[in-house]
Amino acid sequence: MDGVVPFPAPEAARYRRLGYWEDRPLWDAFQECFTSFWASPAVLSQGEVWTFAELAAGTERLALNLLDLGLGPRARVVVQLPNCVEFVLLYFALQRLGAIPLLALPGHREYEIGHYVRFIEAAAYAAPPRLGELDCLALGAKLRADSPDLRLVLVQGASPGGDGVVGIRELLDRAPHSAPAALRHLEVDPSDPCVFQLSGGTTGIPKVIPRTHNDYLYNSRLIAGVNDIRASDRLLVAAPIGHNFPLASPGIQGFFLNGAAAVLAPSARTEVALPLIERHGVTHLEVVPAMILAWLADGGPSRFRLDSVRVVNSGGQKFQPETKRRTEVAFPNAKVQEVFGMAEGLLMITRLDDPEEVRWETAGRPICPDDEVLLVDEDGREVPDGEIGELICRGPYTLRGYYRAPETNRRSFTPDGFYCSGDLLRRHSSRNYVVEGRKKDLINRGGEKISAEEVEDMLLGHPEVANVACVPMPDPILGERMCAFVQPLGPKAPSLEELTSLLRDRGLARFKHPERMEVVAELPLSPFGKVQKSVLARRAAELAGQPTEATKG
Ligand code: AMP
Ligand code: DBH
Repeated sequence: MDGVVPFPAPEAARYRRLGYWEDRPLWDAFQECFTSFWASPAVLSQGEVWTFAELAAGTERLALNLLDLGLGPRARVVVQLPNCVEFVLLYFALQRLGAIPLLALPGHREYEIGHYVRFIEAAAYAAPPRLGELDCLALGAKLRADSPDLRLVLVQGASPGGDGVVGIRELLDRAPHSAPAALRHLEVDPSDPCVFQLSGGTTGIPKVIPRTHNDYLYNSRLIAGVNDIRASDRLLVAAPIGHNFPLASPGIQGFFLNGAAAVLAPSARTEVALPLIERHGVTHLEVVPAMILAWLADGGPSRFRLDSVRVVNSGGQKFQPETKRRTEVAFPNAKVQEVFGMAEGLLMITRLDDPEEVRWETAGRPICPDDEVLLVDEDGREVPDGEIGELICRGPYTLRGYYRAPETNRRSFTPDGFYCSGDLLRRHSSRNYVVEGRKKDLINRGGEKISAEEVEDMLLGHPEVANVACVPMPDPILGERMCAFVQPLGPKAPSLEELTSLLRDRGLARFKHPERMEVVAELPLSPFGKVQKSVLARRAAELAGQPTEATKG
């Protein structure tokens, strides 16, 4: 497919021979699993229970109606749904059609959604009527007017009326024109992307990650295998459902493949998520550290019964050993497993039977014997064992290139196809890996990655800003927040509010707004003339927790 970098033929043949790739559409595997677990509950959400049989029927009905509306193999759809059963039905209906969802986050705003719609030439946009202050219906109408490819807006719930807008619930009830046999004639190539994931992005707007049917199914099967999943188990989905972690690592895909159910939490707040654990006897969690820290800070564990939980997967950001210990006290029957994952592919994880010291201190090791993980220095040479190097990786479920991004791909991949993660790690004596930092220029805010460059580029558009550098500032709950160092053009510096209102006007997601601003006469430069972000990051670390100039005195 145009814009997708394929796996080289010899490696693809090897992955098939070893049985990693099953050479069938993702949907095919789920159809089989829906049939095997027919009467069991699959999704519990907002008081509704959907069995696998109901998912199978709903998915078929939705797929046929979408086919009637013109979607089919390789049609692209930007999906921005919250944690709801419509997401699950639409995701599998699109799989059934061989269409490709791009999974945007509920926090994205006009700027990001507009970019993705145009970039992938989306035929449809799926969203709830509103997401906070974002009027998704108005955005959908605007996108339809501006983007020649976008024909259809799919809305969570009932049809709100209006041209080209249809409710997903209505499509579940509507009798389709196409007969079920029409679905059997669709041709889906298992080497095509089945989904577009988003990377946290190292530069500019987050990059689009094509995950193929072959690699994405393997990804979920494999990591499910180290999660002790039984058919009676229940996963709480509290992070955004379209993210690679709760969707596929193991996520709903890994749970469904084992006949187990997903409980969808509309929010990760203590008062929403913890009662769901108690009510539904949740056995597995997939969380970012910031979620657990907030639950502990709210005293949640003393107010709700959490003893059904056996496995707490934590990923997205480093989880401190002390917090892992506190988590295991709060969840008396659970073990914490740290997942070092990426939407690009590679998954490393500690194992439930690892010695405590390994589970506390490390971020785990790869899940496939053919995951090639190297730690390299600036010149691309492997560092001696025990020393810190940049993680580069290649394997049966790691991408070979971002979608339609030849220039980024030259920078982010070695000539022999290793993805250069920008993460700095060290090998532990146990053969696991310890996260030591990162090279890439991004801020990890509670697991949500923000590209510094994307925000800087917009801030440079402010008439009073001469130069700006955004760096991470340590934070006890979120891990990091963003601090902007601003060099003003004239004597008067803009305020933080002026800068964030500019970002809001441009339609940039709120989580990407800087939360602190420091005015500097000049940004520190290296002898070469590059802004020395390491100097600014150290300064931000000293400033963390102190009042800003404006609030001092
Ligand atoms: P993304 O490319 O947006 O999917 O984000 C993946 C990145 O998240 C990795 O390259 C790491 O920088 C970071 N990450 C994920 N899991 C962990 C973890 N357990 N500890 C530290 N960093 C992590
Ligand atoms: O941060 C991530 O992208 C991530 C973390 C844990 C991920 O994609 C995953 C597990 O699958």
